[in-house]
Amino acid sequence: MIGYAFMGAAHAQAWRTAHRFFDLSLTPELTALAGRSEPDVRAAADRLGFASVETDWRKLVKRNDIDLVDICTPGDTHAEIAVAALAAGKHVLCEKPLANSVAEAERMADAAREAAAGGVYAMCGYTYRRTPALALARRLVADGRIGTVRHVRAHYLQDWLSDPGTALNWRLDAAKAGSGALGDIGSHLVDTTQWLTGQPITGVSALLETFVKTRPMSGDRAGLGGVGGDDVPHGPVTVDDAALFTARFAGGAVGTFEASRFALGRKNALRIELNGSAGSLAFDFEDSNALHFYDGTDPVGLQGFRRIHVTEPEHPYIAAWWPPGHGLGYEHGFTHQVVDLVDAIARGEQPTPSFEDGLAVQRVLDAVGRSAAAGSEWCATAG
Ligand code: SOE
Repeated sequence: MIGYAFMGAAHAQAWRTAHRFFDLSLTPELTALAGRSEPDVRAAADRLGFASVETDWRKLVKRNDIDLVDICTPGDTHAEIAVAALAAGKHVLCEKPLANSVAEAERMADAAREAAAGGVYAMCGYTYRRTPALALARRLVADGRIGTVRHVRAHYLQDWLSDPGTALNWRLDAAKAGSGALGDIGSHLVDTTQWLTGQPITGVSALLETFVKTRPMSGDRAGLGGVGGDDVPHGPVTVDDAALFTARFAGGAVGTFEASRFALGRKNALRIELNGSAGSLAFDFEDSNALHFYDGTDPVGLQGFRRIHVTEPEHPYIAAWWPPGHGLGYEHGFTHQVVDLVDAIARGEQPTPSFEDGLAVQRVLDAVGRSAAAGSEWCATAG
């Protein structure tokens, strides 16, 4: 694994846990962790359970005791590492968004296509597909239980940047992150809704906003008002704080999207509602064990949203975990990601979401950026 911050911790938990709850035909081994600072990466390796460390990822991807490289670094390094790892014959799991540009994502998708011909596979880490409630929603849509999808309403609301005193970090630097809320959390909405509906987004009209344009260069968030008074040097925020866009889907559905890290009070509210000709589905990650289903074919007088507690063994992934009613958390999506990736590799099949799926998301993000730059003009998702 390369990188060991928030995503590194979530991925390491999954690599340690998956084969202990699911019958995997291959057993993951946490062989090496790469990071630039030797003392820091050693401490992280001890904490996360890796057997060795490297301070140069280029050495790690060449080691003959490594079969798969898990990329948990900022987006500006994804393309270089993934292309090198695939060229070295390693399977790759790459965090989202796939890259910081369409050009980089195309390069990665080309390398992944070539490697797949030789039985080496790559996956992009859109984990919300592996939330049992959303996997159940996908089944219901695919089975026609809500009929023709007409509306897609997708919001991803967080508030960890609403304090202007929160210091700059790599997610606020376009050179490192590519974009702000759009790529960080909006990308989840794009992947998850395209997957749920089975329809690609064909075009968008968008606006981007940066509410806080400069931030303290250092220090941590210290509650409301932050530490970043005027006495510390400030630097520019070069990404969006919020992204809003409307969209058309290939199958005729229309969508409204909102991604913000300034929605004060919303902590990780990924909310999706689909309205179809025969029913509706609604989900909120802040109530992630529940799926709300309105069945338009219920007898008149008995119709209404039912709250399905998605904790039954018949529900996706649940049989491996706890009895009904106990529920799962954020980390389980990452464990399910490892399960599906390892299973696909063992079967010699392409895991999803693939780098092609990651490229498709990148094309939508790019269209959003172009539209916002052109005064919200309608922009096709080129490709
Ligand atoms: C942003 O705060 C973030 O960490 C995203 O980068 C992750 O992809 C999401 O799962 C949780 O929120």
